[in-house]
Amino acid sequence: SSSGSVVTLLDYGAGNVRSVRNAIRYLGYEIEDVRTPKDILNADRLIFPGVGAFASAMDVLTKTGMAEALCTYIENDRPFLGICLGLQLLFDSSEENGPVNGLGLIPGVVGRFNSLNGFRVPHIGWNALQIAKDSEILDDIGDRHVYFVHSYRAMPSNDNKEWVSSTCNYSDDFIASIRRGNVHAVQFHPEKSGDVGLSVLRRFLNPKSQGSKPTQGKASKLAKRVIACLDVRTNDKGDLVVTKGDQYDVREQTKENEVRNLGKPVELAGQYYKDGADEVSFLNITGFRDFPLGDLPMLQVLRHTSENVFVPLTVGGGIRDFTDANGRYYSSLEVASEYFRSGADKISIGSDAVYAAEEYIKTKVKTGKSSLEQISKVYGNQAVVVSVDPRRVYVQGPNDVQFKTIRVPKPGPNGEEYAWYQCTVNGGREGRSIGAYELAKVVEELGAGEILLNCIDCDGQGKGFDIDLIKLISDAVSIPVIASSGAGAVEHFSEVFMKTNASAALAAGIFHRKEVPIQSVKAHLLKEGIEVRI
Ligand code: 1PR
Repeated sequence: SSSGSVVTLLDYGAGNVRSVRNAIRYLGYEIEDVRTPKDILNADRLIFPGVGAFASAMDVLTKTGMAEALCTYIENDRPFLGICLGLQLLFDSSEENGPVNGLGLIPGVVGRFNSLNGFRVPHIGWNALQIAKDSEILDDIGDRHVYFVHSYRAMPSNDNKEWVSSTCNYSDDFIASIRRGNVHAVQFHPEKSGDVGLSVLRRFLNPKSQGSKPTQGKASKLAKRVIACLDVRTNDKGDLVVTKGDQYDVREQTKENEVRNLGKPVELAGQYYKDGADEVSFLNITGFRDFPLGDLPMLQVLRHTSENVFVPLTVGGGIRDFTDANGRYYSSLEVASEYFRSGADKISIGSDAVYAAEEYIKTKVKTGKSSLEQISKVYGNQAVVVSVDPRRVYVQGPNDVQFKTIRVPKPGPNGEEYAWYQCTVNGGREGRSIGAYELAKVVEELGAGEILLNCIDCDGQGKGFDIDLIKLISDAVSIPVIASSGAGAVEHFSEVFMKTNASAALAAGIFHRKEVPIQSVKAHLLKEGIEVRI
């Protein structure tokens, strides 16, 4: 192979770099993996997508001799692109489970975001940059948003200002990218930042081919996200289809009672990416009864989708410990790892998170054994979404139940003025003795990085999100909340962002039935003065 089209990738095996690989291949380059420190020194250009925790990454780099090779490579001004943790590791040290020493090439300490003043941690989503100095690889960005997902960040100072090429504002101004000579690193994820992210990679890979046009960043806030959700299951013929429920009932009201079929998962996901979806979620809705690793088509869907979709992908359904028909035991972590390996950026846990929360409330002991705790420990909180499927239960007064109630705007069927939101498992089939409010607080403590908040009553109704529920939950936690269920018109999106602290809004039916395109939702939000990624 001609060295012109080869990229050396430093993947120390701590997590998911599949999306980086996909993006590099999509741009027409071949990947050579680093096996020994020598491979680093011999690279023509090196990409270092840091994943996992700071301390364990440093540990591996030091033990393998890669740390020293990396320092030499960078000190020699060889073409380098660090991504996310690949930026942070260049600094002196990090507070993540630390202090822990880094490579020490750039002065500064990597610290955790303050979750003060309503800034949710992790910083997840699309944000804009303020360009501090010319940095060729950022030249196409301008005021467009790029995708971040992290809880720690490096701060600009007098000592490191010669390195800082852009900052981003979230609670404070932190370092979004560095550049010195041929050495670049970005805190955001170019491989997940759509077109504009691909252009960052393209410019790094082939710097000479593109003209340079100075770019103007602008001060901005974290954009509200619009997420397209694909509920996926096998229909009675055995094909994997995108389906959509009516209060979770996905079967047609016909004699045949067939599973509603709204299209093919890979195609629809690709379409939503082109239409400007900020994320795509797949929910394997029968995962609670079918073992997902037996469900190879779903893994195929992920693999194919991630080859062409360069925004974050979440997948959920069936993440739990499992023993198959042959008596082979799989831990939930293995199930999740398979999803990550197949192209997921985040996984979402439904039923199993409810059991974990119940257990924790009962015993007040964190065992570290739940799927939620294990997966967030290995892959980071930001990679774990908890999907909640609550159903409204009316009561006469707040003292009628031990769960948090709200005063309902419209009384219940027997004139009840209050309601609580009962968590369910197994796709809404079984109600549990825990409320959405109690669950949300507990899963945050157990390591969830985000909450996907559905509502069975509103699902598929097109009458708008359950504002009371979303307000209740988004005010109760400091992790991002994704509002879901009930979107029927563009106004429902502005309503949920104006009246609640939701960070994202998710819809399914209106996109699948092509009633409201994603572009119209974005245009409407923009008109209403709500920041979105265009
Ligand atoms: O319990 O970990 O195996 O996960 C199962 C996952 O599958 C959960 O995330 C659960 O929400 C989901 N699920 C299970 N059954 C159904 C069903 O519909 N029968 N889908 C289901 C949940 C709800 C939303 C939907 C929104 C927006 N789907 O994801 O997309 O309500 O819809 P709309 O915009 O059309 O109103 P586990």
